[in-house]
Amino acid sequence: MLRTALRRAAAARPHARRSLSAEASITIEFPGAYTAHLSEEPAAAAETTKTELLEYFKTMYTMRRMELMCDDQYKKKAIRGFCHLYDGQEAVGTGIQAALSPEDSWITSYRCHCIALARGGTVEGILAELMGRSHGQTGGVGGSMHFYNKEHNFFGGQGIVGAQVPVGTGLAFANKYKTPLGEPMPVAIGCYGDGAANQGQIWESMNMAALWKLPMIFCIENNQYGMGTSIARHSCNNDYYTMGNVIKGLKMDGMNVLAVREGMKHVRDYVSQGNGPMVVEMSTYRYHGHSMSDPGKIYRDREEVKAMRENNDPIKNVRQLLLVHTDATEDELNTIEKNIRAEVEAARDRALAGSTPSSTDDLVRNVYLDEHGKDVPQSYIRLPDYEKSIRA
Ligand SMILES: Cc1ncc(C[n+]2csc(CCOP(=O)(O)OP(=O)(O)O)c2C)c(N)n1
Ligand SMILES: [Mg+2]
Repeated sequence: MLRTALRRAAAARPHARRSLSAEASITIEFPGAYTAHLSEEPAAAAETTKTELLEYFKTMYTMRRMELMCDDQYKKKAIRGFCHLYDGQEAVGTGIQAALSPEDSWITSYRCHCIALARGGTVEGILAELMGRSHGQTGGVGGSMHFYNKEHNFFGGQGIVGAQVPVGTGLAFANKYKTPLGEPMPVAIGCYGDGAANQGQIWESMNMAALWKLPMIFCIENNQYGMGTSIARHSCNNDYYTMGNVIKGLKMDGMNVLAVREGMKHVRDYVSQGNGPMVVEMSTYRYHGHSMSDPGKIYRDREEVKAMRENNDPIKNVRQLLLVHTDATEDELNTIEKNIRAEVEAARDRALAGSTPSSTDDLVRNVYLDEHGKDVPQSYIRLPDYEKSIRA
C-alpha cells in the first residue's frame, strides 16, 4: 500500500512541477512583425505561457493534418468538387481566433475549412461535410466552400470572390445597430485574398464602414497569389494595408501566431470602441496550389515553396518558441504530433463510415424558412420550368 502511495506521489511530482511552469508568464518579442499606415505600430511583443503556446501548436498542427487529409481523400476521390486548402496560412486563422471574442462575427472566402475548425467545428464534421455525409457540419449538402456556424458567429464560406466583404460589412452594421450607444461593440471581420482586394465592392464597403464608423476589420490574407497570378502582376499596390485611403491599416507577420494575436487584439480594441474600421494585411503563404485542380508549380518555382517551408513555416515557428522559451522537449512535441495524426485518421474513418443524404428532400432543406422561422423543404425551388418552380 505504502509503496503504491509513494510511487503515485513520485509520479505526481514532476507533473505538478511541469504544470506550474506551464502557467508561468513568458515575454516573447518579435521586432519587425508590424508595419502601420496612418497609425502607430503596436508593441511587437506578447505575454504568453507554455499552455497557450501548446494550444496554438496543437490547433495549427490539427489544421495542417486535416488539410493534408483532404488532399489525400481528394486524390482517392472520396472528396470531390471544389477544394481550396489552407496549409501554410494556419497562424492567421489561429491568431485571429485567439484575439476575437465569441460574439464577434467572422466571415471568409472559400478557403474556409480551418476557420470552420477554429469557430466551433470538428475535424470529423468538416471531413464528413467534404465527403457529402449527412453527419457533416452542414448535413453533407454544403461542401467545401459552404461551412457556416451561426452558434459560433461564423458566417461562412463564400464561393464568390470578395462577396463576403459587403456581407461582413452588413454584419458590422448589425453589431453596431444592436449595441447601446457608447458601449464597446462586437466586431465583424471579413477575410479575403490579395486577388479580391481590388474589387469595386470592397472599396464601396470600406467607404460605408468608414462613413458610418462600423466595427469592421477588413482582413486581407496576402498569400502572394490570386490563383496563378502573383501580386506583382495583379495589383498596382502591393502594400495592401495602405488600401484604406483614410482608414488606418496594419500589416502583420501572418506566419507568427503570437504577432497575429497581439496585432488583432490591438485592431479589435480600436474598432470595437466606435473609431471606425481598420484594414489589416496578413503576410502569409499557401503551400498547396490555388485549389486541388492546380498543382501550383507553373507560376512559382519549387525553391520558393521549399524556402518558405524551411525558413518560415508557422507551425515550425511556434514549435521553436516552445523549445526555446519553455521546458518542452522534442519528444513531447513529437508525441503530440503523433496523437494528432492518429486523431485525424480516426476522424477520417468515422467520416467515411457515415451515410450520404438519403433523399432529394435533404438537398432542399434549409433553403427557405416560413414566417415562424421553420424550415420549408421543397418550396420555391427554382427550376428551368417556372410552373414546376413554384410551391408544390
Ligand atoms: C467573382 C469571382 N470571380 C472569379 C472567381 C474565380 N476565382 C476563384 S478564387 C480566385 C482567386 C482569388 O485569389 P485571392 O483573392 O488572392 O484568394 P486566395 O485564393 O489566394 O485565398 C478566382 C479568380 C470567383 N470565384 N468569383
Ligand atoms: Mg491570394
